[in-house]
Amino acid sequence: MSNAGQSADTALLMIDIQNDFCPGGALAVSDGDAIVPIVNRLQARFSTRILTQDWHPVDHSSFAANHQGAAPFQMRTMAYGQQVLWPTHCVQASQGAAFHSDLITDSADLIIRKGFRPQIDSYSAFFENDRQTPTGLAGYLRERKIGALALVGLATDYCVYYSAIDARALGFEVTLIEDACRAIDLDGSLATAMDDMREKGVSLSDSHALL
Ligand code: VGL
Ligand code: ZN
Repeated sequence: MSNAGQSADTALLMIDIQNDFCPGGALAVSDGDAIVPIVNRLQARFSTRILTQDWHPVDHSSFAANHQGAAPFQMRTMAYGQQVLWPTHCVQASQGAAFHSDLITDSADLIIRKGFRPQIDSYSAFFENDRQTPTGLAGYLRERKIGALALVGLATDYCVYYSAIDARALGFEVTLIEDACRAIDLDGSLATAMDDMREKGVSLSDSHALL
């Protein structure tokens, strides 16, 4: 756990550190930009760095604006299950979808985009929200013999959380670096996510243990 940063087969997985999840963005996570300097320092500790990028078409079904009479943060039943309706965010090629301008992105080995199919949202870096359509990340990690992940990014209780539990279910070791994440926290979603991650064997750590 505490050597997550030293092991050659551990990747740093940086989730959705994009303008729309930072203050001033369309789905701003409180204090979201505060993680950027921490994540940048952490990057030097890992030989493999992977970024994810939420990347929606403008007609995406997770946007409240695409459902008549719906407001952001309401729930909707989709073909694949319950879905939060979000403010329009991370539209492909928009400034909101760009990575935070201070985030180091040049040294990433891989950028994995998700949420690009109009009819289905994708919180996790591994599976879309039907919990079965793969993004390809598991195969990439396995081929590269990467067995462990350190997770940072936005938001702790959505995309970071689903990435963490899917990684555990797929057999990866997972360490969440708590101070390098920030949450949306809708109706207690942060506490629920933290409890579930602990139960599923996600190790909790802090950047000070790695830097
Ligand atoms: C996210 C809600 C919608 C996230 C992405 O990155 O946590 N949350 N799209
Ligand atoms: Zn999204």
